[in-house]
Amino acid sequence: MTKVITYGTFDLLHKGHIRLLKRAKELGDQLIVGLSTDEFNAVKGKKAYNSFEDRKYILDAIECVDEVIPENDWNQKTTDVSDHDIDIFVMGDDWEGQFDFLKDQCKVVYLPRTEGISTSKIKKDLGFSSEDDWKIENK
Ligand code: C2G
Repeated sequence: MTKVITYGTFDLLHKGHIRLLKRAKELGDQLIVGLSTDEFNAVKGKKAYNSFEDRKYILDAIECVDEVIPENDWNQKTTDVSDHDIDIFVMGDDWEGQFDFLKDQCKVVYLPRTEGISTSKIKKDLGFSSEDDWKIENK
């Protein structure tokens, strides 16, 4: 049983997210997603449109996702990899090299991002120039 893990916010789920998840799952038998909590997103300087609970509900419905765990901080990956017996850690290559410290514990794979799509592009294309616009508009 090859176990794979990846992490992210996965807000306003789009093709780039799904392609990442599908390719990650193809590397093994089981895929765990460390989903950034709303509190951790604030640390990352992100404000997701969908709450953690709603983003988790959506990810739980995706066939290639076997388990969703909360990502509360930058420092939990080492523990997660050992606690969940992870064989392969996967991230998009915008994170290339950032998590090489995990190579002592598991295989680290950076997959090419899907060009032309991002959550921030979606928000911008919908006319929301900043997180605040987004919040006000959707009150
Ligand atoms: N992604 C992608 N192609 C895109 C957009 C995103 O492959 N067009 C990938 C990212 O590289 C990442 C995953 O989808 O691997 C989730 O992206 P985000 O939700 O933006 O996650 P991020 O904010 O990068 O958080 O500890 C790691 C962080 O939690 C990662």
